[in-house]
Parts: sequence; structure tokens; C-alpha cells
Amino acid sequence: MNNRPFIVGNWKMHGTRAMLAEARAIDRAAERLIKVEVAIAPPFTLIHATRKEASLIGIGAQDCHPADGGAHTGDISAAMAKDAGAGFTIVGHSERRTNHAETNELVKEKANAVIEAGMNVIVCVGETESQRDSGDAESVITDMLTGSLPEGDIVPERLTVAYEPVWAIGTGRTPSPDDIGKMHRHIRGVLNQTYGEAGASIRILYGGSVKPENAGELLSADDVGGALVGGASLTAESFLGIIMAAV
Ligand code: G2H
Repeated sequence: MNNRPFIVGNWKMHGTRAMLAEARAIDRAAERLIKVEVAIAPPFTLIHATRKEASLIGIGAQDCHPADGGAHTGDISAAMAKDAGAGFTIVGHSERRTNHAETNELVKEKANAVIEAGMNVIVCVGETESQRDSGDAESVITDMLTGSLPEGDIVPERLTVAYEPVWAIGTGRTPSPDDIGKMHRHIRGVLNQTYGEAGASIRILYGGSVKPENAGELLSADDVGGALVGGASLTAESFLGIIMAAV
């Protein structure tokens, strides 16, 4: 198992080539940070340029189409993302599930396509506030995982799960470390059931309003293998603050 914390910046729909300077600065600092695995998922338009500018950190895509190719105007296949320089792809982010009506079934197809293309995959799951309030968070996460995880045997290094409670995304609110630990233990149980022995070695990231100020506390929660970071990954200064908290 890769025991290094995995800190992933999800740039979402932010960034033009002017932002390559941030990627360069993160990459330079990462040279000295052998204890942490660092990656950025820029928009598709910056994958190739970011890969060229930043040679040490991982570069990934934020989504892909499940098909290899075809008449899908505006879409990008996993193989295309890989060809542009991506080494991993995020699938099932709640903004995709909500804004593009993505179902568990579609997320699973995408996850399978990413693995098939030879990349690693980060599968995101998370409950809404009303689901948490009604006490259904764990069963919702079980359904999301069993519906969305890639099929078949898995090499643990190829799959990462990101637990991102929808109500914590971009809101500044976060669960307590106890609640995060409880959910990560629950996710671990589902991974063990799904993949057997391999399930024990799959990293589980926490995501949702991670900042330099709270990263140390959130990363210290039980079975947290790193963080998926949105807003606070957009400048090298704040992203490096989070990375340093993981050292
Ligand atoms: C959750 C996270 C990154 P933020 O979406 O995936 O974003 O850190 O802005 O809450």
C-alpha cells in the first residue's frame, strides 16, 4: 500500500494558462516533499500544458466520457485525457452528479473506462445535508459506493475513494474529525466487502472546505489517506499550506 498522504487539488472550472505559474511553484516545492504525494486536476484545457510545466506531481482530469470515442460533441474520453498527460481521472464528483444528473451507473461506467484506459481513478461519494440529518448518511454512501466503484479485481494503487459530504463543499463547513473517521471506517468496510484483501489498501481522501487552517485536524481523523481540495488549491501558497500539514 502507498502509505503517503495523497493531496489532490481539484481546480474545477478555474484557470487559464496564467495559472501555470501556480502549478510550477507547487511542483518545485513538491521536489522536497517526498513524504506526500501531490497532484492537481486542472481543467481539460490545461492538462497538457500543466504536465509539461510540472513534471514531479501527478496531473489528472476532473471527468471523462465512458465511451472510447464517437459522436459525443464536447466530451472527452479517458484515452484522450491520458493522451493529453493525465495519469488519473476524478469521477462522480457531486458537482457532476448534481449539475449533470450523473447516476451511480454512469459513474461506474466512467470509472471502468478510466481503469481500462490505464489511468488511476478517484471515485467521489458524499451525502447531502438532509440525508445526514435523517440518519441515512451511511446507507447513502454504501449505495453510492456499490453503484459507482469500478468492477472486477482492483490493484489498490489504481483506485482512490474521496468522501466529500455535499454540504461541506465550498461552504466553509466541515464534519468533525470524529464524524469523518466514522464515515471513513464505514467506507473501509464497504471496500473490504467489495474487493476483499485489496480493499484494506485503497486510500480514502476527505474533501470539502479543506484549508491550510483546518488541514492538520481533518487529516488526523481516523483512516484519512489525504485530501481532495477545491478552492484552497487555486494558489500555490494555500495549497502548499495544506500539503505541509500532511507532512
Ligand atoms: C470539494 C472540494 C474539492 P472545496 O468539491 O473537490 O472543493 O475544497 O472548495 O470544498
